[in-house]
Amino acid sequence: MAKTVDDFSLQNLLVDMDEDGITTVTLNRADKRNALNAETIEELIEVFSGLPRMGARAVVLRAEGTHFCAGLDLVEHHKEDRRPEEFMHVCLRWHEAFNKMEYGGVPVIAALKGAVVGGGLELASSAHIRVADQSTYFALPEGQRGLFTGGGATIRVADLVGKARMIDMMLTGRVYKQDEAISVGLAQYLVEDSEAKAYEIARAAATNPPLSNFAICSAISHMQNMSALDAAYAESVVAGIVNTQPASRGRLEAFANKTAARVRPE
Ligand code: 1HE
Repeated sequence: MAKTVDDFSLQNLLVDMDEDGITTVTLNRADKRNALNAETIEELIEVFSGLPRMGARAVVLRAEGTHFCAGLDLVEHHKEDRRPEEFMHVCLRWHEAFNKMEYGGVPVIAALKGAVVGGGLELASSAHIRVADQSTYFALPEGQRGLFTGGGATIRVADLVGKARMIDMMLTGRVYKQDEAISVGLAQYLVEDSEAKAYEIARAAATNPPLSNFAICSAISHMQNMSALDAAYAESVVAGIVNTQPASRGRLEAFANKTAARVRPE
């Protein structure tokens, strides 16, 4: 098992971690518009399984080329001529990869551009924060391709935009971009330079204690899957641990002695 990012064996991704634990994961298949073939999914599993134990404090997920991700590798899918049970197993590996991202406890910030479509939107929706630029556009062209989502869109994209919008996107191929994409919840930021903003967010998040970020980037997702009663119980358990951590003591003391920054609107 890889111990540092240099130990990963990767063909389709690049991974780099700086001395502060700010980690860059790059989709590196630009000639295929970063389409997700089976090998890339295995690499995402390897990377996002390993990073939380390698000292990653925050991850920027970015892409080479002008498009973030064109979704399922349609050419591979066509050539493989998969049977239903084979494609079901393909989907299970996608879920493994995207669950590692969403539940791994390390903030993942997606720096988007160009096409974020089909499985590319499923990938982006597994990040904790999505940053779009003016070129970014979102779509679920599965219906037009005679396909259906298989990488978690029915859960994560429906969570972001709601059931009715997702059904419309899939039935009609509707494309969202710019302000409209923000207003429906597909991304939280619209900026000129999505990578610069993603790194700014990653560095800010990395100043929080890792245990707080672990809770923020795993507990909220787990609690969404629970009944309200169980979620309230789980929340109290998580808060019991996080809110008494040694790393919070100095911060609380700074507030009490009036040296900590106040929360201001500007
Ligand atoms: C691909 C893929 C791909 C590009 N699989 N190879 N996703 C889609 O329906 C989106 C399909 N892709 C596109 O609509 C366009 O390629 C883009 C809008 C993303 C980019 O357009 P463009 O003009 O820059 O590139 P291109 O000429 O279309 O493609 C360049 C190369 O990338 C070309 O390969 P080449 O060897 O001929 O140079 C394309 O074949 C390749 N390429 N997209 C494979 N998706 C778990 S279920 C999830 C279900 C889905 O994700 S369905 C949605 C699939």
